[in-house]
Amino acid sequence: MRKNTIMITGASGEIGHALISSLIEQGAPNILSLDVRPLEIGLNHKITHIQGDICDRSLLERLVSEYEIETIFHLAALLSTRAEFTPEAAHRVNVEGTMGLLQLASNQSEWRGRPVKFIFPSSVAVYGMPSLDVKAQFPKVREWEWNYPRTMYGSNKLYCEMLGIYYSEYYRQLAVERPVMLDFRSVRFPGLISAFTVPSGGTSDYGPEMIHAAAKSEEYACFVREDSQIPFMVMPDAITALLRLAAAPVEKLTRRVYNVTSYSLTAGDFRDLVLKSFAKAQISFHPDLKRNGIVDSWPADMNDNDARRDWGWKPSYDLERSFYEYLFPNIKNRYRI
Ligand code: AKB
Repeated sequence: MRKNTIMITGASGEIGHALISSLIEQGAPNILSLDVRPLEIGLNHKITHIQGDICDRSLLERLVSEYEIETIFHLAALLSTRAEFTPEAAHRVNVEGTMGLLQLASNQSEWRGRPVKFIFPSSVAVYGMPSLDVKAQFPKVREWEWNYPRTMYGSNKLYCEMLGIYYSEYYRQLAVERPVMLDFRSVRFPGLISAFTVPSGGTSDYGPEMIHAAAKSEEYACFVREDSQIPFMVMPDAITALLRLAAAPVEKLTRRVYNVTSYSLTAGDFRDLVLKSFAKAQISFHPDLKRNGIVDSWPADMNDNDARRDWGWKPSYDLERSFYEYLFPNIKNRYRI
């Protein structure tokens, strides 16, 4: 008998690590995780981890035959900076990988006669502010504004949002009978900061990198200007957003893609906060103009009213709590300071 299963792709990444820890804590049964990398020791004995590629269709078909997949958290992705260096590989993983999983979830929904829930982390990177003036004029963007991404990653995320909406609303629209559709739901995350993992391959990485470097007493040269501003959120809130959206009654949802955020700060603000906790930290600013251009094209903040209204989204960690209750204590603990 196939077991009802929660499937998590990109499980060895930052969000995957935190989501699995949270689901295990909540006693969620039957977690199936997938990643090209092995899973961290502390986690893998409590769940079934498959080391494999989401673009491997035969692997996906094998998993479908062995597991009754009820919910998919599709976290696997090449992030913005890395995707700029390998755009074809990014397209393969971010788009073809997602397409394969959407098709799998669509087939499963028909098989089961019930929608598979497909939870997809999108990103602030779907936005493209044409200039710093426009960025200043639109400090808190709505979901439908400035969807002109200027990175491969941002384009991938926006297209996959649309694919998810297509498979949930219009798939097989010419068929005589409407098939059972999958239930795609997505959040557009700001930059994420974890106390327990360090980012790799993103462009919002300067924030977490600065804190972890200070804790390790390493000098840090920030690759964006001091005034560069985008929204951020700590990992526990990101996990809350994914789980709360997944649990929301479908009839409450007025859209399938939602902004979520906690606060917005400049790279200079980051430096000031870090110096309050690590007085000897050596932080300098050596902007990489091209990477800074990507950050400048992202909005200073996002409007998440719809998420608050439709499924009760609310971050638990404001700026103060993020740094003084979550980041600094846990990072000091991590580096035994
Ligand atoms: C990145 O920097 O690529 C990601 C993101 C903002 O989605 N952290």
